[in-house]
Amino acid sequence: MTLNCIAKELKKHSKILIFSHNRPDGDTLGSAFALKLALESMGKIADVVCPQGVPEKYKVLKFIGKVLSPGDAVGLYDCHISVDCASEMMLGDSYGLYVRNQNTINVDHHVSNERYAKMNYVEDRASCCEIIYNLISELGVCISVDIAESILLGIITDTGNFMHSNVTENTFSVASKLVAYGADSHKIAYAMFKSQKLERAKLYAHVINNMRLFEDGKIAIISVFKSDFEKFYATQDMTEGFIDFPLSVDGVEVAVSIMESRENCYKVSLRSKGKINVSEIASSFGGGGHVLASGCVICGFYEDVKEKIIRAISINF
Ligand SMILES: [Mn+2]
Repeated sequence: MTLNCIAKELKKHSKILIFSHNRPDGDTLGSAFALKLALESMGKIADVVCPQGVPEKYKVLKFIGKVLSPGDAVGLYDCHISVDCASEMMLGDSYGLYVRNQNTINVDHHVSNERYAKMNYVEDRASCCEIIYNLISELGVCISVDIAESILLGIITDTGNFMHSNVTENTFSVASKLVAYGADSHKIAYAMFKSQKLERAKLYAHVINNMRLFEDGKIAIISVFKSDFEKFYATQDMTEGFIDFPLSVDGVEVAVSIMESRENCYKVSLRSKGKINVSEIASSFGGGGHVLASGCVICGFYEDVKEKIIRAISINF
């Protein structure tokens, strides 16, 4: 399957529905809106659907537009295309709608992609947006500033502002072209990685101050309780990115975030610097993810949950 085939298929249809994944991030939203704008410039109708709405921090970026919920997007489209979705599961509540169309396309950058569509295009890249850039070029669309910024959003978020090990020559090459098309990389990076609400800043300071180290400093744990959210008027989605701090500490191999999601139930996130495969640890508790980033849910008393996690990690040292 080539991108040229995908472009030819898209050209055949006039009403296209673009699917972003569950709990949307910058890459799936950037891919979806760049494609929507490109298809609209060709005179087509294109909409974006997602099981959840757009998280608050993306709303300051004006090229991120309206997202339909699956119930609002039933019927009337000739073609369904998912972006940045490695599996049917990542489509969440949109899955039932996705498979209702015969013409399904899947464009993604995860090597683990399950090729669940009629046409699948998977390429190992740092972000799905790098592929979307090539797809839009295949469509022959002129890249506007909004399209360029939408693509750059996905590159910047999936690479941690060009800091992750997934960055390649292609990442910089595409990013440099987008800047040439007028994309403001500072604006996007600031909105994604610097700007924050006071409530989040206060919660962060509190959580980091209570970070604890175990196993000779190889495990760092941060914990967020429901009472913390109440105390600082903060919400659960504000904890995104908290775990980067404990992982950044020298000597730490695995960082853990234990967040109380409801009474005696904890959402556990695990990050590894590389020596430990945290996906195995998460799966031993019924969760999953990648070698370097995984998660699971563990119910029980906080102290027991913490002990279980420390034990499961330390047997790997
Ligand atoms: Mn992605």
